[in-house]
This record gives sequence, C-alpha cells and structure tokens, in this order.
Amino acid sequence: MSIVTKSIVNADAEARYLSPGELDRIKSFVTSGERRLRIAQTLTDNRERIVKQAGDQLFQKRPDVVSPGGNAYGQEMTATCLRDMDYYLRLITYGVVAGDVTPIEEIGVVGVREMYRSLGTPIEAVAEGVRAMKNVATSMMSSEDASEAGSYFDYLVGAMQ
Ligand SMILES: CCC1=C(C)/C(=C/C2=NC(=C\c3[nH]c(/C=C4\NC(=O)[C@H](C)[C@H]4CC)c(C)c3CCC(=O)O)/C(CCC(=O)O)=C2C)NC1=O
Repeated sequence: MSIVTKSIVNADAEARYLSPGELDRIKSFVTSGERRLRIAQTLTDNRERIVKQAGDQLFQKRPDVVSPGGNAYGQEMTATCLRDMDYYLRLITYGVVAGDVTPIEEIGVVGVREMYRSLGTPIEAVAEGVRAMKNVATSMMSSEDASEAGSYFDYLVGAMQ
C-alpha cells in the first residue's frame, strides 16, 4: 500500500535487493513524512469545520440537491450527504499518510459511479463537495502543504468526473 511495502513486495518477487530507483522513491517518501503527517493532523483536527463549511458552499452552489425532489433533501438525507463528505475526507487522510492514492481508490473510487447512480445521487455534486473541502482545508495550510494536500483532493475529483 505504501511505497515501502510495494517496493519490498516487488523486489522479493524477483529475489533481488531494492533498486537505486526504489531506494530513491522510498527516500522521498521518508523525507516528506513529516509534512504528510502534519497535513493529516490538520485535516483530522478540523474535520467537522471542513465538512460543515464545504457543505454550506456545496448547497449554495447546488441548491437543487437540498430542495424538494433533491437527493439530499430533508434533514436525514442532508446529514447522510455530509457523512459521505466526511467519509471522503477520511479517505484523503489515508492517502496523505500513505503518500499514495491507492487507499482512496480502493475504498472510495472503485464502483462509486454505479453506487451513486443507483442511489440517484448526482456524482458531479459530490465532486463539487470534495472541491469545496479542498478549498476550505487548504486555506488552513502553508502553500507547500496546501499543494501536497490539494493533489489528493484533485485525484478524487478527477476520479468522479
Ligand atoms: C467510505 C466509503 C463509502 C462511501 C463513499 C459510501 C457512500 C454511500 N452514500 C450513501 C447514501 C447517500 N449519499 C448521499 C449523498 C449526497 N446526495 C447529494 O445530493 C449530495 C450531492 C451528496 C453529498 C455530497 C445521500 C443523500 C445518500 C442517501 C440516499 C438515499 O438514501 O436515498 C450510501 C447508501 C447507504 C447509506 O445510506 O449509508 C452509501 C453506501 N459508503 C461507504 O462506505
């Protein structure tokens, strides 16, 4: 799942030492570790605020989803919608910590289109919610951290397109 595990699995499958390229990638994973953990901490500490503010932005941009007939209409459905956003923020923290989008992909992207289609949920509005979380979350970070964090949100938005 992380580059360390992946490299070891690949190297051992060929009964070889880690290659210089693999060691380089592991080195950059290790040296970026402090930054990635700081980002994950910020997202975790501020998760309620991020989801709440991003939800407000989403419903302002897409009032149809919380209007009668909308997929997130009514207190219970709106809460479920915000819960989904919280799920995605959590998956993003997994990706940030792993330094790899695979956890986001495996848990939250594979089959997501079909899932939301069967629920009648407009997936482009979910993507809009993720984009709003990116804006709220990255505004709490240094520009360097924001750009690293942003790439995980961008991956998810792209996967929902
Ligand atoms: C961690 C991986 C994971 C994901 C991603 C996940 C999503 C997920 N969202 C669901 C429902 C839902 N998801 C939404 C979300 C929305 N509706 C909108 O219009 C908005 C655009 C959007 C919020 C941004 C809503 C409203 C429902 C309830 C739909 C219904 O019951 O008719 C459901 C159906 C079951 C349930 O209600 O819990 C699942 C499985 N579950 C998981 O385990």
